[in-house]
Amino acid sequence: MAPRDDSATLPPNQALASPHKWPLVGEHAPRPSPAPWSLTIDGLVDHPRTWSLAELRALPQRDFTTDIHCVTRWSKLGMRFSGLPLADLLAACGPVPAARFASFTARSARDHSTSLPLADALELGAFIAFTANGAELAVKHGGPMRTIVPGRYFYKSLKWLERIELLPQDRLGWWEDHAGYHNNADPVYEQRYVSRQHDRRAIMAMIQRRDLSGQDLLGLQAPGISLGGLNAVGALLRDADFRGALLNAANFTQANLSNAHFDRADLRDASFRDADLEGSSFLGADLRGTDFSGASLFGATFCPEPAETEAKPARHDHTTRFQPDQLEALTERQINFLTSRL
Ligand SMILES: Nc1nc2c(c(=O)[nH]1)N[C@H]1C(S)=C(S)[C@@H](COP(=O)(O)O)O[C@H]1N2
Ligand SMILES: [Mo]
Repeated sequence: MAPRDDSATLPPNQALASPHKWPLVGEHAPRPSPAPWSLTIDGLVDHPRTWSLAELRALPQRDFTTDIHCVTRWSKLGMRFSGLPLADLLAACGPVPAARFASFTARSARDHSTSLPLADALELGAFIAFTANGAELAVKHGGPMRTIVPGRYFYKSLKWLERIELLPQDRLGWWEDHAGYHNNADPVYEQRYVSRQHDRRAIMAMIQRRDLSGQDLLGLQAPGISLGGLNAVGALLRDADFRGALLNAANFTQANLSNAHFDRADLRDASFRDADLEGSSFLGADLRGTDFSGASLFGATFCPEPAETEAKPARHDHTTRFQPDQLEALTERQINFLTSRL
């Protein structure tokens, strides 16, 4: 078989997860319950219906092959699943014409949910999976059943599916509502997060004081800025742009910096303790003395992937602090790079 050209299939700014790793994202387990697993479809349907897991498994199963793309920038191509097309189960319930959205709810501690326009769910070929790559779906990955929505970031694919409700209007899901995740989630257009409007003068004042602690500044634009010693403890800085900024000794403890850009930044002696750095980028950054202890590093980038010919790797040495188990969330290439000089 000819090797597939991954660059042709990978959406912008995604990188392949290590071939044998399937990162675990979000909730780790369903809510413990003595009730047997079942799936209910209700809301705007003529015939609301509940299937037991055994009934669903007894229906003729289909095979699906699809790519998955997590918003934190890892992808896995050509994943094989088996299960049931969502369209078939919905058809069995007779959606009424006013049904425009599908809301999916999980059996989980926070009743995790996500939603899709009904037309998109059908057009994208959403399905319910019971197996992945030839084995029963692992519980941590949504077993015994989860949805898979091809062509959307993976947060639209719900683990531990229990209920599908058809609605006349949209009801935002958990990530979409609590974390500013984009409701359309199309990886081709990088619909990752919704940016917010900020009062520019208020932001300038915070930057002048070098104190962003506890602030919600999603999408902050601060490229090339001089912010040595910045206090950004607990700040919400998803998608922030700190490219080429001077941030030596900055304190980002417990900050949310997923998908933030630190390329070419001076981060000597900065602290990212217990920060969320999923999908963040450090190409060409100076990381001597930088502390990453406890930070979450899914999909973070420290050296260029093969396609990025112009980018430089980060500068790190024995004073750059990581714990070995943190590196497991990274691609093989990133792990090799970071462990080469530690
Ligand atoms: N019930 C539930 N489903 C969920 C989530 C979650 O936290 N709870 N997280 C979503 C996100 S953000 C992603 S990337 C995928 C992760 O699935 P995985 O852990 O099997 O990789 O599940 C999605 N579905
Ligand atoms: Mo995700």
